[in-house]
Amino acid sequence: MPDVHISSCPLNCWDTCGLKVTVHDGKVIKVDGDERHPITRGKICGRGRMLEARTNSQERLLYPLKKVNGTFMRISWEQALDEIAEKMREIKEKYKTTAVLHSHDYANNGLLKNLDRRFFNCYGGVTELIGSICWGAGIEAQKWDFGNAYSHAPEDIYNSNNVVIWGRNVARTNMHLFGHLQSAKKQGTKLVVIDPIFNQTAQIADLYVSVAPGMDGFLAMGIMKELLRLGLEDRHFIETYTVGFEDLQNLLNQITMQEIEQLTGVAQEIMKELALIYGNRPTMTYLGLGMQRYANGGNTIRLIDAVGALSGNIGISGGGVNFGNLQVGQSFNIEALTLPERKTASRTFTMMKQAEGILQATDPNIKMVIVTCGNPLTQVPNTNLVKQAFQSVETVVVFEQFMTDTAEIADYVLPTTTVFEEEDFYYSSMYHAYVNYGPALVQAPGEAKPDLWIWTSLAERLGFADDFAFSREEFLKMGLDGLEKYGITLEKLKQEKHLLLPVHPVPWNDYRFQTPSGKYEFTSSFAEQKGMDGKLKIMYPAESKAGNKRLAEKYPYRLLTIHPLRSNHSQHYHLIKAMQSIKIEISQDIAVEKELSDGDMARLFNERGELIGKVKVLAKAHPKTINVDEGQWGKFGGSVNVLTPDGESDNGLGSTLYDCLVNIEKINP
Ligand SMILES: Nc1nc2c(c(=O)[nH]1)N[C@H]1C(S)=C(S)[C@@H](COP(=O)(O)OP(=O)(O)OC[C@H]3O[C@@H](n4cnc5c(=O)[nH]c(N)nc54)[C@H](O)[C@@H]3O)O[C@H]1N2
Ligand SMILES: Nc1nc2c(c(=O)[nH]1)N[C@H]1C(S)=C(S)[C@@H](COP(=O)(O)OP(=O)(O)OC[C@H]3O[C@@H](n4cnc5c(=O)[nH]c(N)nc54)[C@H](O)[C@@H]3O)O[C@H]1N2
Ligand code: SF4
Ligand SMILES: [Mo]
Repeated sequence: MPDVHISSCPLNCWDTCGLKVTVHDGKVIKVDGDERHPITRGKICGRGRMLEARTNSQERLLYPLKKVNGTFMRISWEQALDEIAEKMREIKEKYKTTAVLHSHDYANNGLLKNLDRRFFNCYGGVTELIGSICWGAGIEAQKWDFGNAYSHAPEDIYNSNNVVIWGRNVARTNMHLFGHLQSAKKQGTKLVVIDPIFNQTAQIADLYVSVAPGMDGFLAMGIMKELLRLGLEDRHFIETYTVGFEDLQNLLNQITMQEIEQLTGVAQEIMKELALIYGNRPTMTYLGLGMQRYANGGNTIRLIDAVGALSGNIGISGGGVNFGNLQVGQSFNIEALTLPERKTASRTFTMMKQAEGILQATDPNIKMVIVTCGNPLTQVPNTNLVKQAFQSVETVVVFEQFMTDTAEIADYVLPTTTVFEEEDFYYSSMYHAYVNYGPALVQAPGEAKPDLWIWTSLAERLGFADDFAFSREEFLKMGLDGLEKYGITLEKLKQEKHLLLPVHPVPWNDYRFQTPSGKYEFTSSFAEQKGMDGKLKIMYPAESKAGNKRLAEKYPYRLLTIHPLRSNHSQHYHLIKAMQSIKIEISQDIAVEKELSDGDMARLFNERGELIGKVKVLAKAHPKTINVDEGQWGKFGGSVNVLTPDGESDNGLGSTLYDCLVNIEKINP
């Protein structure tokens, strides 16, 4: 008889669903949504269902591999661990521990995935990656404005008069918010979508606003000018709880509505309509991550935060500017797990510039890269440089479930378990505040091992076995330390399967902001402390007509590379035949200009690289806009990141992935 167990989706996603996993004869045979989970309510997406295929796939990595003369050979765990530990010991003795780079991303939301940092800290401290390709610019921006990046509880949407979805592809990336949008609309809530692409979320909107990519900051300025002109600002909030309002006024006086209309492609009447919507409190804003992946991304998010603040939509139920929800992750005792005090050496590269970091590092050079929970050869911008950098390193070690593009170039590939083969609990600092328990349900195939087992085995060989002499259960309890007073314990989590963390459902409702002034900061003193200009500014994307005229003449089209519907980044392409080719989506004006139609083959190119794919003309998209979904594998046509720039956002911690100009030409058959 099959058994049904409750577990969690580990994928890096807004929703962190509760799962119902059917196991028969020691095999996972089906993955469904947990009806009892308050967010999931029985509904999951295809990416979650396909965790069954990811687990049972014949392509799983089963044994440790070592590259010998360009070919992978199966070796024993003993040999793999001994050789890697020996190299690490040698690096520590001859150079510095920072000659090791830890490259990682967010591929798995398990708490125990944080133990990689414990390992590297106990080793002595390695070169670490800071910032985030994903959301770094926006997180930093909200820290400057509010002191932290917090979101309202999902159900607070029912207290809103209006909901503005600003650059979030909800129907595709955040399916349970989409459900709430549909229900809120039925209750009479007005829904606005602001996005250069008329997506599925836009289809249910009362008002769709098509904005030029990277120009949302100007749109926010237009809305604020109109709010002030119409006298719809919240004077009490501004005077009592903010600093820097004069600086904002000065900025708004530097630009006219006509100029804003030209830059954004948004008509002045629409900006007035948006001002009226923000003035009709409470209005809730959900920011997406797309529009902060630009050279002006931090400034853009700060200007939209400012719309929320100026209109008095901060700290009130039904309001808020929701980006991430860091209070979720901040609930756990991450320090106890990661032991930051054990680190004696440190060096940092930004996530975006890891390739340049590797190629330029001196004292010490990078001798070894260890990759966990990441696939940098498809996911990090400027793939050609990333490949060159990783290939230049003596020893690359990749912990993986599949032979990805990154694993292909490794010297050692260590096979790891999937979610249903190891115990952990899962949470995401993006949307809701439930933590879900995930038990070990089946045996791993071949010799695949949990990441934690690998860290423990290496720690034993490197002389810090004691730091890893804990069971998974003990580590899980360590992470929950401090939550007992809220009734959150491992026992209870195992019993209930999900628990709500003690977070604020309406952030900032006490008006005590975590900024240096304790107020909402239109001009950021935190930025000034970092030696940066804290004022809001007029800023353009780096790769745009306004930002670089010469480049825009040569490469006239803006390339977006949004998240795929059926894959979480690169994690599902190899399991879905229909995804194994490149689709180039273009706006209609480009189709006319370049005489392209559906099904034509075309070449996208710029100075960083090129990509060939099949054209699809978008029914409705901002002029001069192209999209290629991210995550594609080398063997199915290649990552779109061969084209994207590896720049850092204005505030230093985010990427400029979508700040990318390209040209396109038809390839004649
Ligand atoms: N199906 C699926 N879901 C996912 C993921 C996945 O890979 N696949 N990944 C998860 C992860 S890690 C993340 S970070 C989230 C991301 O979630 P989202 O932010 O929803 O997704 P993105 O694809 O990053 O960006 C999406 C939107 O930004 C718009 N956009 C791009 N540039 C601009 C701009 O300049 N202005 C405006 N207004 N909009 C712009 C795009 O047209 C697109 O609709 O999704 C999560 N959910
Ligand atoms: N052009 C472009 N590039 C992008 C984006 C974009 O919008 N456009 N989005 C960016 C964003 S938002 C993000 S978050 C990043 C995501 O970048 P990544 O996190 O690197 O991408 P994934 O494909 O989710 O996962 C990477 C690998 O982790 C492996 N993995 C999964 N679970 C585990 C585990 O438990 N242990 C180990 N060791 N490995 C595991 C998977 O098999 C997979 O190959 O990509 C970024 N890159
Ligand atoms: S990928 Fe996201 S929406 Fe899909 S099952 Fe997992 S958590 Fe839920
Ligand atoms: Mo992300």
